[in-house]
Amino acid sequence: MPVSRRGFLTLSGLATAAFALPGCDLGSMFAVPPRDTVYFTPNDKFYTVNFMDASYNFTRDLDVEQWNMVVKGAVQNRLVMKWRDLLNRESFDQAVTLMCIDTLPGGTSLGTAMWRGISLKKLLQDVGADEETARDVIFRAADGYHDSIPFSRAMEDDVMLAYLMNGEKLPKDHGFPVRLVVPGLYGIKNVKWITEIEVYNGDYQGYWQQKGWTDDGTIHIFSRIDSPGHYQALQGQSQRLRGIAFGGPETIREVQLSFDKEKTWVSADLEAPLSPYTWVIWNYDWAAPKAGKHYVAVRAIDAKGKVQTAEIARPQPAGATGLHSIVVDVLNV
Ligand SMILES: Nc1nc2c(c(=O)[nH]1)N[C@H]1C(S)=C(S)[C@@H](COP(=O)(O)O)O[C@H]1N2
Ligand SMILES: [Mo]
Repeated sequence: MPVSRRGFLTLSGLATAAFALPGCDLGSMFAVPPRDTVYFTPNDKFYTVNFMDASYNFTRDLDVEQWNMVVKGAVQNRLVMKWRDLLNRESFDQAVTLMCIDTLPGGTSLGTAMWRGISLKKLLQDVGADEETARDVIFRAADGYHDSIPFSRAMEDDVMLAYLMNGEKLPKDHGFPVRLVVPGLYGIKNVKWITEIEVYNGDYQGYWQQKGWTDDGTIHIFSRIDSPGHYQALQGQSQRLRGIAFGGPETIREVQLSFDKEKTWVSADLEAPLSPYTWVIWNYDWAAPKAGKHYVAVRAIDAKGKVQTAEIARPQPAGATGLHSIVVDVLNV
């Protein structure tokens, strides 16, 4: 989009104001508005990552009657499934939070949905997967993407081939007609537009692993302050802070806040999560001690007692770490 004269003037006007106003600091230029804290992310607000050139085709029209999915490799009975075969199998529902490995502290590339699908374990049992020799299960997709999960993980009850998302047919962007949902593992392992499942006797290196990214993909502990927003001005002393925390493969036991640059921590209240596989919502009623700018940080502790690390790691190769913090400006205390 070309920068209009008007747009340019507005931008430079803002910058001048930030420097010229007494007491105005630059942080306010990076203000982030408060976010909604929800149990379920509506499908049209759910983040999406489609990075293959060909992904684009599959976010558009796909004739489901033409689609099929092959289950092959170290199995007794190779199987070709059509859309109807999928729908005819026993299904189950499960609330799961999906999170991209590119999510930074405080980031937004995660969402929670109620998924309906079939059990991968039962499918692998029905085709007679060779439990003695199988090491990985490979998923190949219509856009050329491919990744694997360990066979032992594939045989757990929570791994599903999903075709409904929040009660709707899986939206095209999210992998219609069928995608993998594997709780606790980053988005990269949740292959969309599946056309082929292969039981494999070796250690498979998928699309991102060939580029140096993790083959494990276990989600790191994450927490976020949704409200107030960063650099939001708050009226009065009593304030409600609210946000989410997500433990990946573990549930969250505790969420803590710090108001003194991470020296001491206080516990927030947790709402009950929708399932062991989703984020939890936390709330904290704060009595601001004085007017002015306050720094607030959040961290979470999982069911095993593991404390979210403050150490900053970039997303590559195994997912980011670090804490989310905000600055709030309290008026009228
Ligand atoms: N076939 C295919 N599967 C894929 C991808 C893709 O580009 N193609 N992106 C992956 C990544 S990086 C993420 S984070 C999730 C995103 O799923 P969503 O778009 O439904 O949120 O899908 C994963 N599965
Ligand atoms: Mo991702």
